[in-house]
Amino acid sequence: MPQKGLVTSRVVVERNYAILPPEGIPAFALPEWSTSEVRILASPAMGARFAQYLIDVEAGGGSEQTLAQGIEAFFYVIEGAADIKANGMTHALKAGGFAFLKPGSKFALTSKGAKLLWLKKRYQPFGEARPDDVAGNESAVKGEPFMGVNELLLKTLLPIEPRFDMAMNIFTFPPGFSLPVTETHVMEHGLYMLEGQGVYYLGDRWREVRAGDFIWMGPFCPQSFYATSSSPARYIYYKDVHRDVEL
Ligand code: UGY
Ligand code: MN
Repeated sequence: MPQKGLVTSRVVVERNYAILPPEGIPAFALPEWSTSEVRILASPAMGARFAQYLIDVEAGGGSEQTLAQGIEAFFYVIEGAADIKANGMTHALKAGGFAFLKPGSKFALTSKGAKLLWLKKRYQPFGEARPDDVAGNESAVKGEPFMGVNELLLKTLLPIEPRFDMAMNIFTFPPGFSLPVTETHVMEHGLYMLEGQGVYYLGDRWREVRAGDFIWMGPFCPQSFYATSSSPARYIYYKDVHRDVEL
């Protein structure tokens, strides 16, 4: 269709944060994923120390591969369903389902028609203990009040134990609620807006965000959120945790 007028966008890519609205990210094919549309949301090319993907996989499509040595992975099913076979187990994931795979895992993902998030990062060991695979559905995870605010519910999908070096959390904000503070921390985030909308404070300004947007926050990116939708706003986010600064 011929374009009339100027094309505008909410996209922003700064030194230590980015907002990527879905409509501006062209999909491409990755040979490791059959009948799939892949969008890379975060990668070291952007400054992130992890990679995050949004993948639409047709029914019957998927991927069989082995994570590189030392690389761990996390899957979250946004819509549809997929089976993940890894380390002697099959996880049948529906919407809200998630699976963490330990470093170096061989896996086979078969889609029943699914939109999923996939995150990969290099595992940073601490001591002798190592993470095991974890799978479940967010519907079975109880939300806990955040910073004493009962209405702000935080679900932590992975065990909070030193052998895990990453957190994947789901935050729910009722209309009109906000993060109680503007946080600034060394940890990074890869955040996907699941529902609703709001304004995100990033760096030094508020920006409008809504369901389907991806936000990368690098180390020390000042951040806060205020939900402006008439229904709750929800987002899932990655955070690196439990590790000292590498010098
Ligand atoms: O866990 C967190 O750092 C979280 N409160 N940050 C965020 O939602 N931007
Ligand atoms: Mn944070």
